[in-house]
Amino acid sequence: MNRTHPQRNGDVATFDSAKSFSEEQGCCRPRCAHLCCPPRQACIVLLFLAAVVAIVGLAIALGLQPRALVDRFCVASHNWTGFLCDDRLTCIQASQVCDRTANCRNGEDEQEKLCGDLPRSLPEYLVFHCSNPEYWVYADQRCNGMNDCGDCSDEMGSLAACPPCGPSWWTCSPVHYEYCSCVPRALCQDRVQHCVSWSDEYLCRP
Ligand SMILES: [Ca+2]
Ligand SMILES: [Ca+2]
Repeated sequence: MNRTHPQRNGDVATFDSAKSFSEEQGCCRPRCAHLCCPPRQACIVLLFLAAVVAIVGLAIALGLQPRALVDRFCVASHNWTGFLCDDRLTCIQASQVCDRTANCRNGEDEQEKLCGDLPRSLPEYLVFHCSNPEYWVYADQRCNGMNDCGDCSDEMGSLAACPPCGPSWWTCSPVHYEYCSCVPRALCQDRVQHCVSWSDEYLCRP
């Protein structure tokens, strides 16, 4: 009698039966037979596992991990951009991330996924890009009065968009390179020229 379907030998699928199933369904391979499982159920399990792997891979590809980093945005002291620690309470300054000092209790500000490839591994809100594309500084170094970029692009111009000098600063064109357009009033009348116009010595009052 000609057989058109695979036959079973009790509860265990034989090599022949598995092979026949494989040839007909194009799914399970003959090695399913020595696993002592019915070929059709094995196929369902394998397909289910493949779907789970695909879903997990898709979730990672869609950037679930970076999104978790974005959720750490916070405002630190002096209204500076900050990084929220795992306790969801402590907000450290942006420049304290990846500075080789654990500022969060569990050291999450120094973890490899943040610091492994600076600045690309950092969330964008922690980074300020200087006018020179080769340089970057932390977001809390923008408009802090200091020339951190080296060309004052973090303190002056449209990139930085800083507010006017605060009450504790004197506005002028500086001589010393660590300042840009604001000089600390504490340096006024200290007998050292900081402004090209000498206004820090003759006009400014500490
Ligand atoms: Ca740190
Ligand atoms: Ca600065």
